[in-house]
Amino acid sequence: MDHGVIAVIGLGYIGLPTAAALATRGVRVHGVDVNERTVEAVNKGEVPFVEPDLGVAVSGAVSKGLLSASTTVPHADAFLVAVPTPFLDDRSADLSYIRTAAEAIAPQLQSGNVVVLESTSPPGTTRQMGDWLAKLRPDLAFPSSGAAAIDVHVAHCPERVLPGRVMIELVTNDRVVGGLTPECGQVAAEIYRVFCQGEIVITDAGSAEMSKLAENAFRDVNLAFANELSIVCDSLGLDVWEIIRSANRHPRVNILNPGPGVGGHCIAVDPWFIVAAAPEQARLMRTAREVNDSKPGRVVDQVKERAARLHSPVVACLGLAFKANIDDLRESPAMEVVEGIRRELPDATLLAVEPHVESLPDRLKGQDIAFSDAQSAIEAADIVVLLVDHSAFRSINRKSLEGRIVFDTRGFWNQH
Ligand code: SAJ
Repeated sequence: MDHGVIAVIGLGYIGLPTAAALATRGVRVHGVDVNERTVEAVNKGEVPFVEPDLGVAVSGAVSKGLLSASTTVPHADAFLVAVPTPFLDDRSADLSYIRTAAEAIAPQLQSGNVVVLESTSPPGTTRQMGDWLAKLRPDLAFPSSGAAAIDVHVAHCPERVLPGRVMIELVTNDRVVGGLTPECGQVAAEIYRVFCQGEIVITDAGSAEMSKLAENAFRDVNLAFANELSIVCDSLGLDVWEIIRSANRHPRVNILNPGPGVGGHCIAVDPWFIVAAAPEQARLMRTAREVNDSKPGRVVDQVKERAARLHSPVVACLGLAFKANIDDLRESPAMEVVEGIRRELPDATLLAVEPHVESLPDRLKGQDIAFSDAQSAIEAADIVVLLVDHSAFRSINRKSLEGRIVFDTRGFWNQH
């Protein structure tokens, strides 16, 4: 099947891998991003963030002329929208990026096009995007028009790949495609058949939107259980890691690893869309969010307790990313912990270590925090706080930890 040109709007952690997955399978893809540096990097075959195997896919596709990028939306046969959906102050979804994308796509639409929303969105957003497009192009028939023949199909296909394993999971995960009409679902599914070896489940748009939110809320609730258990065990003087190891020997128990909190742009955000949509009903999901959001503060208190008897201690914080082996600092609990330690221990010398970034992130600048490599930070430290279980930290000489107060929030040294 000839897919013509597919335009991917938003060249971030999802859009760029999806563009590369299509282009490496022979589809002509044009990426669009508001960030000129991203566009320049992609046109040079480079990737502006860390994601295993993505670099080789992008450079290969660009060199074959199958992937290009610009800041403006071209004519295309299909449009995939992969822009952020952060939350607003009241924790409802900020749909402004989707609206801006719709406004940029609308003038380029032609009969026969399909527009697919990949961004994680509250129920009703795909219909809303279709309505925005329809209003801007009264000359074309959209699903909401009820016309027998639709000019532009509209569907939702939520991304569900795990950062750090994106290029594998794009291919192997099943996909849920929700159309505004059954035909919209069928048309959109054809695009994903190009690279997806998993099953493609076709449903309606609202169900696809909610299934994605449910996936992340499910994981958030399970993470909250682990984090709450660690707080309970700590208050009772019990070793949570040993308890989880024992409990997980039960054939139907699989407790996740507690940590300094739950970060990233997905799990820490998406459950709020459910809470905003059904505030009276979503009680467990709201509490889970609150438990996970309270964890960085709890870690700061624990560091403070450990520093109580020390005078002007040197504290080394290992890891700033929101999870292991990536460079993504968004909604990172580790960043929150570092800032909290800075606030609560004004006399301490604070060293931050993050092997996946080159220098101290802007957010931490001007706060008297030094950037260091792991080994030097440990050698200088009285207290070592492990915040991210990066594989790079495996090469740390364990002997260098001796004689120091070690606070391992991830059970990294407990388990390896
Ligand atoms: N974490 C723990 N303990 C664990 C596992 C994770 O503390 O045992 C923490 C991580 O350190 C991180 C947070 O939880 O701070 C979230 O990490 P994650 O690896 O669970 O998930 P994300 O946010 O990287 O990706 C999730 C995935 N969703 C699910 O697993 C249900 C991914 O499949 C989604 O595509 C992604 O959200 C998304 O974009 O929505």
